[in-house]
Amino acid sequence: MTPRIFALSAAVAIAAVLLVAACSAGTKAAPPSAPPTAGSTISISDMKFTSPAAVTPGAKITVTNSDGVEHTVTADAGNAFNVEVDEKGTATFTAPNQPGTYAYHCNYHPTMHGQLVVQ
Ligand SMILES: [Cu+2]
Repeated sequence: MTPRIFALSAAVAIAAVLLVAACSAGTKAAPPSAPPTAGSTISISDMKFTSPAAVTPGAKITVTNSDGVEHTVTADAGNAFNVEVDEKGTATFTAPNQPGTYAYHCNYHPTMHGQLVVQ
């Protein structure tokens, strides 16, 4: 092996080591996958609520209103939650900390009802 070829081989070997090091460092730096947050949105469309299957206690709930009129998401009992949602707007509220099934309605439209399951 001539010195020149040896130097080239050494350079390639060093480059390969650096490449592997960079790759493994990148893998370690990757954040752990976040838990699924799907289902924290109540959507309103055509005068109907669509609730998530269930939410965790104290979860931040986003309400999206696709209708051209204002709605509210108001708990039937107590003051668990009550939020106004502008036409074509969004609003947020905090789910109750106490697990349970919370029936809710819209203050403006008595036919609109939904349920929020906290567990
Ligand atoms: Cu309404």
